[in-house]
Amino acid sequence: MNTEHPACAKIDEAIAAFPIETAQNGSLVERRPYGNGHINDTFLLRCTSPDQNETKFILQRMNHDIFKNPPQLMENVVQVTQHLRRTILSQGGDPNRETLNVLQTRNGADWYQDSSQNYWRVFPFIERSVCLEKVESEKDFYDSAVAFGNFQRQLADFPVRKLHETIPNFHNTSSRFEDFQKAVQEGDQSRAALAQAELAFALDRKQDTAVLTNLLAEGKLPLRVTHNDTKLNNILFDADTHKALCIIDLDTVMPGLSLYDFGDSIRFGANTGAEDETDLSKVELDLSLFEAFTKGYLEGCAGSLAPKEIEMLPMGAKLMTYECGIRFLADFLTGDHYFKTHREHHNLDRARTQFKLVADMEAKWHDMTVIVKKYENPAK
Ligand code: ADP
Ligand code: GN1
Ligand code: MG
Repeated sequence: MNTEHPACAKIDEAIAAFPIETAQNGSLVERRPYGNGHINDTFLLRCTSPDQNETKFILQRMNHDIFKNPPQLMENVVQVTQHLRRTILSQGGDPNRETLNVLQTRNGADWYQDSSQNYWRVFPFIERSVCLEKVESEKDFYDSAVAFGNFQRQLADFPVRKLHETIPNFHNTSSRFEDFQKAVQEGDQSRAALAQAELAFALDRKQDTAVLTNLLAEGKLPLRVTHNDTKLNNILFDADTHKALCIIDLDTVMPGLSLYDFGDSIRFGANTGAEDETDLSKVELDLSLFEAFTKGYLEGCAGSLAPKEIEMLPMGAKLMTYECGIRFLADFLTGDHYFKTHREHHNLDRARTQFKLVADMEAKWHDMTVIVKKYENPAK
């Protein structure tokens, strides 16, 4: 399926546009697809110098079907990483490891457009780091929570209005629901027939979709600078200390709600199964992981969340999981054009896990609210 775009044929033209092969880095000895992202095409580049030093880079072709304006997207990434750089320096941290850094082209631009109109960018590879595809310990998940909370605090004084909305209505669940309904009407009927139970599940929860956006519109939840794609593989851990090191995948850093970041992390990390698990008996909300993340996120935010935001944390988890489910299902119905798929019915499998998780959250709602209450005052 749509695993790697034919546009990647221009990869060598893109590599030549950046100072990858230089006297200091030496020559390029390897370039290969890298990571498990669903959207961009990511490559690892490896150079070795005559004295056998190794320098690595991450090269990405931005998906411009999804991100309609890559130059604006890169403006966001540059502004945000420069802000983080200043903050990290003032806190005595290492800005070459604790934030992404954009490598400019040989012409001093932040991105390169190839002769087939694809957009490319490069980040120096953050060495001695690991990226986790699933939670391996409660401590890792707790650390990721502190890091995402801290990320939001570091951006608290960033002027929200300077950010472009790289995907409008990204976490507007009502608008996602409308897209989903359209996909049901216009999508493939034979695929819809395979997903009757999932369609009913999604339609049954229509009344939940506007809960957070209504609270935002009523001024009861504050708009913040948020990451909006806080799954565990969008954070790098230090290979030596195992501490959360650097938040990556900044394409969707936009104005949003803290509940989006909290919720999306729970959706991905507190699931006892994989995002695309086919054996649904393995898919549940792990309450110990929910607790570890809640504790860490509130500590990372260090008292900056309003009481209403804290109260709504379980709803953030449920709605982000539900929303991702309807996005996967809509993509399944309309032919898998958005998320990369690696097997038949992959998006349907993903939608099923999301809905199983939503159902389990509903069953464990009381436990979730008790846990949130326990940590609502981070000093406790
Ligand atoms: P996508 O938008 O497709 O999810 P990401 O930006 O998350 O792409 O990158 C995909 C993967 O590449 C990450 O999960 C991570 O493993 C790796 N990666 C990205 N940037 C870096 C970096 N600067 N240093 C090391 N690894 C990185
Ligand atoms: C996509 O890019 P990646 O793989 O980190 C998607 C997220 C979904 C996620 C589901 C820009 O994230 O919104 O939650 O897949 N990113 C975009 O795994 O749509
Ligand atoms: Mg990613």
